[in-house]
Amino acid sequence: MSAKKPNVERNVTINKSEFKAAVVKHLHCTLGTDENKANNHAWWKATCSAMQEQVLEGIRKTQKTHYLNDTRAVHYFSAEFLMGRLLSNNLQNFGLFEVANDALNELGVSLSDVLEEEPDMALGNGGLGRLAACFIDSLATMELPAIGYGIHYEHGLFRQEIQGGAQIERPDSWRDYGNPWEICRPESIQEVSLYGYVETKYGENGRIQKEWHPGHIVKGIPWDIPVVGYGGKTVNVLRLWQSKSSGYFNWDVFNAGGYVDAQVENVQAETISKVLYPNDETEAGKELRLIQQYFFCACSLKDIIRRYKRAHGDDWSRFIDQVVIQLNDTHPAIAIPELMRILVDRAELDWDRAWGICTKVFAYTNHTLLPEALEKWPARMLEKILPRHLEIIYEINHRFMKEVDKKWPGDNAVKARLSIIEEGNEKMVRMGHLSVIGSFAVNGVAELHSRLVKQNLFPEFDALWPGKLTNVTNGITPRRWLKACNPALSKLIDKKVGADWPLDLKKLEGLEKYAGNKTFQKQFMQVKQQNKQLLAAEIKESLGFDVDTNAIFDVQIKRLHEYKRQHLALLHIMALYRRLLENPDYDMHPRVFIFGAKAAPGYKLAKDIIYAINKVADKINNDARVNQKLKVAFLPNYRVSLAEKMIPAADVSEQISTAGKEASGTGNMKLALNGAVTIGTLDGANIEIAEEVGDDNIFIFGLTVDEVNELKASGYKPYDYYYKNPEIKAVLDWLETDYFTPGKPGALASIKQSLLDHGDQYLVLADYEAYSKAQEEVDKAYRDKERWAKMAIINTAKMGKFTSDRSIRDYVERIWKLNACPVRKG
Ligand code: CBF
Repeated sequence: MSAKKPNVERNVTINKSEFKAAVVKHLHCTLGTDENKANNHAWWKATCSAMQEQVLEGIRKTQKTHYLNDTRAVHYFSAEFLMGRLLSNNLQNFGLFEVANDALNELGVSLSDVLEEEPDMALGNGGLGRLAACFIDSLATMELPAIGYGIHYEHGLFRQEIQGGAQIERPDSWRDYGNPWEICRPESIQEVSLYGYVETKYGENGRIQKEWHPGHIVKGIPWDIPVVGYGGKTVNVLRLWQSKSSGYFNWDVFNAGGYVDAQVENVQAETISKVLYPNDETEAGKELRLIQQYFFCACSLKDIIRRYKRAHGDDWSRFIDQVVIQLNDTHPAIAIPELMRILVDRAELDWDRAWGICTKVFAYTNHTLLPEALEKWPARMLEKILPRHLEIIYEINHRFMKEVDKKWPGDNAVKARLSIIEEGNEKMVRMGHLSVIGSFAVNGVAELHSRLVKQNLFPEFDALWPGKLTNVTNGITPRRWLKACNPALSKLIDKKVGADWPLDLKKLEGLEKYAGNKTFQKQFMQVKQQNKQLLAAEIKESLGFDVDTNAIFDVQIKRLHEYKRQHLALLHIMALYRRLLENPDYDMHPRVFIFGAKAAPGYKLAKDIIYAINKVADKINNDARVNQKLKVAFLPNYRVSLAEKMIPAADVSEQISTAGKEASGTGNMKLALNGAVTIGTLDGANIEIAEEVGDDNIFIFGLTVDEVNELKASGYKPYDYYYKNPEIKAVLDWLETDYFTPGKPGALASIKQSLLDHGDQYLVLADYEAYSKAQEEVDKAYRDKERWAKMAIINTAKMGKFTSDRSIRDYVERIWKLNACPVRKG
């Protein structure tokens, strides 16, 4: 199986005048405007359309090549794809960024202004969705036959506004004025059944046959988003399904005056792809979410089978050679019984043969151990929406229980633990169990996480099927997360190690020998300084205040969740504030703490933490006694395009989750790649980052997983820390006053309550002192300019492991068994 490192020979050659002509042509012929009237939005659309000419040609060639070679392909099923903006990425990957820049320049237009016009495609919540986007970038770059499948949400993740310090959610409108990249494919529309009942029939040979009579049918309309590989050779697609009513408009009802009733079915059907669930790591528990999951899985499976049948007709024997499906978390797990239904009920294969196919097609990635995020559906709900699937799940479970009984005869306790069905007041279907049982490989996303998946989450499954549970450490695409977002650093790196590092990130190790070189240190830190100035300008524009770019830029960007512990950072900021108030000469290097985070709308405490950060920020930023040394900036509406501005400017990367809770993290990789030094716990991929950069180039603090477990087992008492550490006590008590919320005492008290009265589930207080000491070490290290520059350079140099190309190579070689299929010129 091959997943060789690709070379950077390009497939597209178009010069500046041709590009210019193409943009102007689209301004005239696609948009019906001209150079004198066009605003930046029109220039953006015209530039995208000019690019789309190259893109479409790439898609055509790629699909033809894959078809002619009858390739095995991976199908990446994910309820989330957090793509961000595409123009700059596509220009970079086609090698046309400079060409476009010069062409637009000659037209009197600034490419960077045009790029700002593009709305982010925010069809995901956080790490899981962004990982999917990085993976499809790597798959195309490595010329692997692949297709991403997901949902064409009308509204992606909400737009966050901050009003009076509090998060307000506004609808996201990524395609309100049309999206120039997506291509509708009405020729591949699919129909999906829902509700109804199952009829049992007896065939001539005594074979029992099941027929599902659905109560409702919806249409799935595919929209293809191009995924341009670096070098522009392979252009794969991300296929997103939009739901539409399958029925016609009911004229009779309409004419009889039922204006609303005539539309009801349409509205219901279209609701399916209306919104992305803004819940990152908690079960939404809503019928609609289950329907969303089934809708996109059913459409995608039909699409895969249609393509397979075009080449192989009704011969199912080659299906497992051609098709592998990666389940990105349990969200698409319903695809397992759906494939069984198609094989048994429609194709009339016998159960064993169908199951043999199924369990060689699916592989499953687990992304979290948080119990509240492990999806379970009430059996009753499945019975109503997908009655035949529930029957199939019962049958899978029945046969599986027999296997369990062979291994652990008579052990009912083990059966209860492994059963897909959780018995209790309400019977629940455990989607994680279904995914493990129905897949041939199961992986966690970082070494520690995968170990915990084996030890704590699925220990018996590991005993039953040794080798099935494995690890693939996450990665990030260096094309977006260094080359495109940090052009100044990229150019500096090109000069030292050559320009092909975006395809072979281990080449960055070549920087290590310059880590102690004063000239290179100066150049490296000058780039950082420029990036800090750009971010300072963004802060000024967004929040209205200045920040000192000589200060340490300390960045924490991720979803807001208690386990990620933004409130640990907040307590420390308050403590610094207090130290400065008590002693104006308190010796610290100036620091700007910069946050970006969205909280799930229904997650009260997470929203309280955002409010508290903003209220503390207001006070500190306006307090002349301290604001030369301390500032806090909470940038609203954290998203991919904002991350692209924040990451290159960071000096310090905050990765401070409770050990054992963050499965991997990928922001940690992006920040380190751009020369930020991590302060973090031994959690997720932080551990592997520490192994790569070495102990001298990272600030590790806090309890380990084992210590967390011991402390919890011995009866953790947060009040002990409160009474023992006067600083902790002072800042927690401060939260209860109206110091930060004049006239509203107690407005921030919920944070104190969660940490003291509600047991401090994530051990913030237990880790506080170690965190505060580690921050003092950061301060000391930063003041030693040479030491810091060396640390920053080594962080960049040692991030080779974390390219998503390496993750994909691991999947390809160990799980998917795929071959690259190069797309040639012409
Ligand atoms: O594996 C990608 C990311 O997934 C999550 O965001 C998730 O949604 N479960 C995890 O929380 C991250 O640790 C992980 O990096």
